[in-house]
Amino acid sequence: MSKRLIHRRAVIQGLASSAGLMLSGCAETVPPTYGNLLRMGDLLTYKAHRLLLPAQALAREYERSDISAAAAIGTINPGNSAERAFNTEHGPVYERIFGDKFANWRLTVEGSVARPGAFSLEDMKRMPSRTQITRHTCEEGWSAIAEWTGVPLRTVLEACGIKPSARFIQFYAYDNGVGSIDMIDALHPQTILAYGMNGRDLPMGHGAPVRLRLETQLGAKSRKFLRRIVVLDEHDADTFQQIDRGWAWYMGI
Ligand SMILES: Nc1nc2c(c(=O)[nH]1)N[C@H]1C(S)=C(S)[C@@H](COP(=O)(O)O)O[C@H]1N2
Ligand SMILES: [Mo]
Repeated sequence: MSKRLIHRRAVIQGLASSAGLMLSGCAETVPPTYGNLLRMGDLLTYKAHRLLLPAQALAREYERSDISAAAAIGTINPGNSAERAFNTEHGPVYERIFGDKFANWRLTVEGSVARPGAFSLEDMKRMPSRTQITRHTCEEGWSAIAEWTGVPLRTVLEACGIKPSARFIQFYAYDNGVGSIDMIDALHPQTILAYGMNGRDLPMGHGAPVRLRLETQLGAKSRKFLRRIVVLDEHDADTFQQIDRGWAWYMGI
């Protein structure tokens, strides 16, 4: 991997002492937790990263020999009604599309785009791909290194003609719970819609047929089992519902 790349950890480590400066800066994109005193940490981390990190700074990439065993965590089968986040509407749909090897799966892209789209797995595999070996860090305190292959989210968004007013990308899966990210992370070169893991099709437990890989934030933000992407100008009710459950919105690393 090129030595010229800027690494995120190196930049972040130099920042800690200047956190006070960030209070006065006013980023125009704010987390949905903005104004919530109990979630000031979310806002401070977000502002520190956004003001001081080069937007495209890369997460470290590893060698094939570094790949480790990775447990499938959280939902591992959205079609199973015993799953904690089972969705009564979309769970049964997942079971059907898994049954026909995802031939009828489509990822829809809608919202603030000029050309809303519906992409099949074949469509996505025909687009330019990126492969990266990265470390997944779960907020619960474990990490694992794997190789991920997919299409840059940026490529898909550009194919749909993203509108200038767009500020957030929100992801919906076949289980419950949405995830949204800002445009800086959405356009980051390592942010991919992954359909491959360690040289094979993405296994069910890890989010088949397609999951988000967001290397700039903790593992929980890399939503698995994607079905729908909505481009937003503002946070919406689904965004706020996600943080009502006590999660931080920004989990930057
Ligand atoms: N749709 C969906 N995406 C999800 C989850 C989930 O339960 N459902 N769990 C998250 C969490 S907390 C982690 S750590 C990773 C786990 O990814 P893995 O199963 O590939 O290890 O997926 C994230 N994405
Ligand atoms: Mo996690």
